[in-house]
Amino acid sequence: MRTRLWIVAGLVLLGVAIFGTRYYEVDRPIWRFLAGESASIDPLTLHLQGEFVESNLGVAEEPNQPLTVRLIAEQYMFVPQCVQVPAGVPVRFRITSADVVHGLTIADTNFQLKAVPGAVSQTEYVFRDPGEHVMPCREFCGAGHYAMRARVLVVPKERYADLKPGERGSCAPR
Ligand SMILES: [Cu+2]
Repeated sequence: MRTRLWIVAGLVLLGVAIFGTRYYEVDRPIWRFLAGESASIDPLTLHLQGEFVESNLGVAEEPNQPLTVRLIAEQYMFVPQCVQVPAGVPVRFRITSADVVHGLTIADTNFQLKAVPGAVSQTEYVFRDPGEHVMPCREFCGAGHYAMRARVLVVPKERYADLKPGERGSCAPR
Protein backbone atom coordinates (compact mmCIF):
# COMPACT_ATOMS: atom_id res chain seq x y z
CA MET A 1 0.00 0.00 0.00
CA ARG A 2 2.78 2.36 1.02
CA THR A 3 4.72 1.54 -2.15
CA ARG A 4 1.73 2.36 -4.30
CA LEU A 5 1.43 5.76 -2.63
CA TRP A 6 5.06 6.52 -3.38
CA ILE A 7 4.59 5.50 -7.00
CA VAL A 8 1.57 7.78 -7.36
CA ALA A 9 3.42 10.66 -5.68
CA GLY A 10 6.38 10.11 -8.00
CA LEU A 11 4.20 10.12 -11.09
CA VAL A 12 2.49 13.33 -9.99
CA LEU A 13 5.87 15.01 -9.43
CA LEU A 14 7.09 13.79 -12.81
CA GLY A 15 3.98 15.20 -14.45
CA VAL A 16 4.51 18.57 -12.78
CA ALA A 17 8.15 18.60 -13.87
CA ILE A 18 7.31 17.75 -17.47
CA PHE A 19 4.55 20.35 -17.55
CA GLY A 20 6.84 22.99 -16.09
CA THR A 21 9.70 22.43 -18.46
CA ARG A 22 8.08 21.30 -21.66
CA TYR A 23 4.72 23.03 -21.84
CA TYR A 24 4.64 24.89 -25.17
CA GLU A 25 8.37 24.10 -25.44
CA VAL A 26 8.81 27.38 -23.61
CA ASP A 27 12.31 27.85 -22.28
CA ARG A 28 11.18 28.27 -18.69
CA PRO A 29 12.59 25.96 -16.02
CA ILE A 30 10.27 24.52 -13.38
CA TRP A 31 11.67 26.71 -10.58
CA ARG A 32 10.75 29.87 -12.46
CA PHE A 33 7.34 28.40 -13.26
CA LEU A 34 6.73 27.64 -9.57
CA ALA A 35 7.93 31.11 -8.61
CA GLY A 36 5.10 32.44 -10.75
CA GLU A 37 7.31 34.24 -13.23
CA SER A 38 5.01 34.77 -16.15
CA ALA A 39 7.38 36.51 -18.49
CA SER A 40 11.02 35.92 -19.17
CA ILE A 41 11.34 38.44 -21.98
CA ASP A 42 9.61 41.74 -22.59
CA PRO A 43 7.79 41.69 -25.95
CA LEU A 44 7.77 45.49 -26.12
CA THR A 45 11.54 45.91 -26.04
CA LEU A 46 12.66 42.95 -28.18
CA HIS A 47 14.30 45.23 -30.74
CA LEU A 48 16.08 47.34 -28.12
CA GLN A 49 17.84 44.89 -25.84
CA GLY A 50 18.65 41.26 -25.20
CA GLU A 51 18.78 38.13 -27.25
CA PHE A 52 16.38 39.19 -30.00
CA VAL A 53 17.86 42.51 -31.12
CA GLU A 54 17.96 42.73 -34.89
CA SER A 55 21.68 42.03 -35.21
CA ASN A 56 21.19 38.75 -33.35
CA LEU A 57 18.38 37.37 -35.54
CA GLY A 58 18.85 34.65 -38.12
CA VAL A 59 21.51 31.98 -38.01
CA ALA A 60 24.23 32.08 -35.36
CA GLU A 61 27.12 29.78 -34.57
CA GLU A 62 27.75 29.83 -30.85
CA PRO A 63 30.23 27.94 -28.69
CA ASN A 64 28.96 24.66 -27.19
CA GLN A 65 25.57 25.03 -28.86
CA PRO A 66 23.98 23.58 -31.96
CA LEU A 67 23.62 25.95 -34.88
CA THR A 68 21.01 28.43 -33.69
CA VAL A 69 18.23 30.16 -35.61
CA ARG A 70 16.57 33.10 -33.86
CA LEU A 71 13.26 34.40 -35.12
CA ILE A 72 10.72 36.96 -34.01
CA ALA A 73 7.10 36.34 -34.92
CA GLU A 74 4.86 39.37 -35.27
CA GLN A 75 1.65 40.27 -37.03
CA TYR A 76 2.07 39.24 -39.86
CA MET A 77 5.58 38.12 -40.55
CA PHE A 78 8.56 36.24 -39.24
CA VAL A 79 11.82 38.15 -38.93
CA PRO A 80 14.02 37.32 -40.74
CA GLN A 81 11.86 36.09 -43.60
CA CYS A 82 14.30 33.48 -44.78
CA VAL A 83 17.12 31.51 -43.19
CA GLN A 84 19.73 29.24 -44.67
CA VAL A 85 20.87 26.14 -42.78
CA PRO A 86 22.89 23.01 -43.53
CA ALA A 87 21.35 19.56 -43.94
CA GLY A 88 22.19 16.74 -41.56
CA VAL A 89 23.09 18.69 -38.44
CA PRO A 90 20.92 19.70 -35.47
CA VAL A 91 19.50 23.20 -35.79
CA ARG A 92 18.22 24.88 -32.66
CA PHE A 93 15.27 27.19 -33.23
CA ARG A 94 14.60 29.91 -30.68
CA ILE A 95 11.56 32.08 -31.20
CA THR A 96 9.50 34.65 -29.37
CA SER A 97 6.59 36.87 -30.30
CA ALA A 98 6.28 40.64 -30.35
CA ASP A 99 2.48 40.56 -30.01
CA VAL A 100 0.16 37.53 -29.98
CA VAL A 101 0.69 33.77 -30.09
CA HIS A 102 1.97 32.51 -33.44
CA GLY A 103 2.83 28.99 -34.58
CA LEU A 104 5.94 28.39 -36.63
CA THR A 105 5.71 25.26 -38.76
CA ILE A 106 7.84 23.87 -41.56
CA ALA A 107 6.02 22.50 -44.58
CA ASP A 108 6.60 18.78 -45.35
CA THR A 109 7.89 18.14 -41.82
CA ASN A 110 6.34 17.54 -38.41
CA PHE A 111 8.13 20.59 -36.99
CA GLN A 112 6.09 23.06 -35.01
CA LEU A 113 6.96 25.63 -32.40
CA LYS A 114 4.72 28.14 -30.67
CA ALA A 115 5.87 31.73 -30.47
CA VAL A 116 4.50 33.15 -27.23
CA PRO A 117 4.82 36.79 -26.19
CA GLY A 118 6.85 37.06 -23.01
CA ALA A 119 8.61 33.75 -23.42
CA VAL A 120 11.22 32.07 -25.57
CA SER A 121 10.34 28.74 -27.16
CA GLN A 122 12.98 26.41 -28.40
CA THR A 123 13.35 23.10 -30.14
CA GLU A 124 15.92 21.28 -32.23
CA TYR A 125 15.44 19.88 -35.69
CA VAL A 126 17.62 18.05 -38.17
CA PHE A 127 16.85 18.59 -41.86
CA ARG A 128 17.73 15.32 -43.53
CA ASP A 129 17.78 16.55 -47.12
CA PRO A 130 18.68 19.79 -48.87
CA GLY A 131 15.75 21.74 -50.27
CA GLU A 132 13.48 24.65 -49.65
CA HIS A 133 10.57 24.70 -47.24
CA VAL A 134 7.88 27.24 -46.58
CA MET A 135 7.44 28.05 -42.88
CA PRO A 136 3.82 29.11 -42.45
CA CYS A 137 2.18 30.36 -39.28
CA ARG A 138 -0.31 27.75 -38.06
CA GLU A 139 -1.82 29.66 -35.16
CA PHE A 140 -4.60 32.03 -36.13
CA CYS A 141 -3.14 35.40 -35.22
CA GLY A 142 -5.37 37.94 -36.96
CA ALA A 143 -6.46 39.28 -40.32
CA GLY A 144 -3.15 38.78 -42.08
CA HIS A 145 -2.54 35.30 -40.71
CA TYR A 146 -3.03 33.48 -44.00
CA ALA A 147 -0.15 35.31 -45.65
CA MET A 148 2.23 34.91 -42.71
CA ARG A 149 5.14 32.74 -43.73
CA ALA A 150 8.90 32.57 -43.86
CA ARG A 151 11.22 30.26 -45.80
CA VAL A 152 14.08 27.99 -44.92
CA LEU A 153 16.72 27.00 -47.44
CA VAL A 154 18.47 23.76 -46.56
CA VAL A 155 21.80 23.45 -48.35
CA PRO A 156 24.20 20.50 -48.39
CA LYS A 157 26.55 20.52 -45.41
CA GLU A 158 29.67 20.92 -47.60
CA ARG A 159 28.23 23.83 -49.49
CA TYR A 160 27.14 25.52 -46.27
CA ALA A 161 30.74 25.54 -45.07
CA ASP A 162 31.70 27.54 -48.17
CA LEU A 163 29.17 30.28 -47.52
CA LYS A 164 30.43 33.54 -46.12
CA PRO A 165 29.00 34.46 -42.70
CA GLY A 166 26.84 37.16 -44.27
CA GLU A 167 25.28 34.65 -46.67
CA ARG A 168 24.39 32.14 -44.00
CA GLY A 169 21.64 34.11 -42.37
CA SER A 170 20.05 35.38 -45.53
CA CYS A 171 18.78 33.68 -48.64
CA ALA A 172 20.68 35.70 -51.21
CA PRO A 173 20.96 33.87 -54.53
CA ARG A 174 23.85 31.42 -54.47
CU1 LIG B 1 -0.68 33.38 -37.73
